[in-house]
Amino acid sequence: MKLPAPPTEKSFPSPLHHPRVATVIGRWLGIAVAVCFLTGLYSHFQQDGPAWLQFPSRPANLYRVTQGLHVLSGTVAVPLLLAKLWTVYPKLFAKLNPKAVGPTIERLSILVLVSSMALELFIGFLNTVQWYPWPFPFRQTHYALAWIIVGALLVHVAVKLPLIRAHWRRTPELTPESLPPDVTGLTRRGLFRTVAGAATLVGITSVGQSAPPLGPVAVLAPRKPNVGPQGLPVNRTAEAAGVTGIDANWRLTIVGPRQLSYTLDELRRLPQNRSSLPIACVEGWSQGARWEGVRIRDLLELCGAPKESRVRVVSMEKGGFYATSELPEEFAADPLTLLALRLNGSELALDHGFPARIIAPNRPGVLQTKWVHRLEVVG
Ligand SMILES: Nc1nc2c(c(=O)[nH]1)N[C@H]1C(S)=C(S)[C@@H](COP(=O)(O)O)O[C@H]1N2
Ligand SMILES: [Mo]
Repeated sequence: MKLPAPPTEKSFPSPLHHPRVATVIGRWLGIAVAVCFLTGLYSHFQQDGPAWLQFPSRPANLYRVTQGLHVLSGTVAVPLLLAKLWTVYPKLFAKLNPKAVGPTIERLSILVLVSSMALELFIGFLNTVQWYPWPFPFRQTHYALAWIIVGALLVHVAVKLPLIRAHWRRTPELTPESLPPDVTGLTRRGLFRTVAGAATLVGITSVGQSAPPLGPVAVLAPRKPNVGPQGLPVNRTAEAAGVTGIDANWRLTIVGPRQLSYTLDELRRLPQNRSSLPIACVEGWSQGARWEGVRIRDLLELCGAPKESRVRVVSMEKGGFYATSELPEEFAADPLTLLALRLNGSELALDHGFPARIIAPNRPGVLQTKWVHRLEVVG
């Protein structure tokens, strides 16, 4: 029996497998990737940057916007990537002469690009739904893949530059009447509208996790920004963190030039201040809230430390990535930064960090440490 011949590039006659289509969708995808990469770098360095790289504590909502954009651009990139792959996949069936070194390297670079992008978007998506089924650390892997993608993308664009330039502007397309009789379907414009529509739909139905007005239509968002105790989602419950509450012996300890120790009632009697600040989770949801508590800079003053001090924050949670965090000088000195005791008009719920938590402007949610029982002045 004779096997059917393997497909070749010519086996896919749709005129939409065309460099003009690849250029247009590639541009959209390129914008999404650039936004995602830059906002991702910002988030990464806020959590894990070199010591000389200091971020400002204002604008207070900046991280909320950048991380919202990060997850939004990554999500929108999924339909764009699928459309781009569909446009160009017949190229995979083009004959490749293994002796032709240039084209072989190019084909390999595309393999790296596509697989790293698919993996990046997939693990990023799983992260937004808080599922970590892999044995490797998420953030480091996500970060390394991002650089691989950017490198492979630059190679790809450089190789394709002549083609991209030739199709940057609109080129004539086959009209439906001039197509071969067995080929029917969308026009280019129809395809662009479909892809743009799909990307917009995906965006609108997920961005509500960080833009509360769109919360009601956020069917793709794993989180609703206003669902949770005290009108705020909980990322990690007290139970999951192994925190059970406090007894009469509980004290907040402050270690600085002077060592201080406060009961909860004593903390409540210190001057209380209010801040309206969001929790902006790295996973993409965010929500503004009203906090009340003691300014960190007031506590620094009480223990005799300079206003511009770095502060290590220690949670009652034992172990885990989020049990401690550090407030750089500018964040500790910012009058909005609180050791919060109250949220949206009532005492902190245990799941939100009772009896005391950190809330600071322009910071990833992971650094807004809950269940604080110790502050150490470290420099
Ligand atoms: N000790 C401790 N603090 C923590 C966490 C944690 O797991 N343990 N989770 C952080 C994360 S990832 C976020 S987004 C915020 C969420 O705060 P919320 O649960 O009060 O909304 O708390 C942060 N503080
Ligand atoms: Mo988070």
